[in-house]
Amino acid sequence: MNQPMRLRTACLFAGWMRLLLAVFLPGNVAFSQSPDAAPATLRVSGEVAKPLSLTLEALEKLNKTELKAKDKDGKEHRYTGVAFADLLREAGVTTGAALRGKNLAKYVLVEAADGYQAVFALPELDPEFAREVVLVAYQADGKPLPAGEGPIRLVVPADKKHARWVREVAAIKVLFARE
Ligand SMILES: Nc1nc2c(c(=O)[nH]1)N[C@H]1C(S)=C(S)[C@@H](COP(=O)(O)O)O[C@H]1N2
Ligand SMILES: [Mo]
Repeated sequence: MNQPMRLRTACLFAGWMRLLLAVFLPGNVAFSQSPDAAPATLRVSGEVAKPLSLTLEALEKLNKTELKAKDKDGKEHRYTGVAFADLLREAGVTTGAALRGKNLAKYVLVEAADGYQAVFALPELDPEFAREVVLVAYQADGKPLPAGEGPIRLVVPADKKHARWVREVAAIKVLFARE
């Protein structure tokens, strides 16, 4: 093969591989960034009346919550985002007065772009149960979260450890634990 021919073959191959990846890697990579694809989205699915696929722009239009919390190194920051409960309400999840009976066996699985996962029970996220907000944050100290941390991360001020401060949140799944 001559030089230009080899280049064209390589480009074609790369193109097909990207298509394959796009087809076989759904869901979990929803908020990972690819240069020229559609804008990254946060997906909310499962036991929801209204599944969501929110771009950062759409997330920023939801009811805004700000809070101060200390990061893993003990440094205080002002975080901006959407209260997890507000996001769940937007998706039509059983919150508030509807969070009773069998709905108490529902939980939320938060998935990150790197495959990291963490679970919350619905009452942990509901203001009628929990004393503190869990924040789906997109800014720290007025600035967008840097790559590797954002575009969105969880801020969980009630937790003593930071393990559930999930970075690079890609998908939120509401699931049923009932047997
Ligand atoms: N996506 C993702 N989020 C994650 C983790 C991870 O490995 N991947 N580690 C967790 C742990 S164990 C801690 S202590 C905090 C640390 O947050 P920081 O790196 O912003 O200080 O992130 C949490 N969020
Ligand atoms: Mo950690």
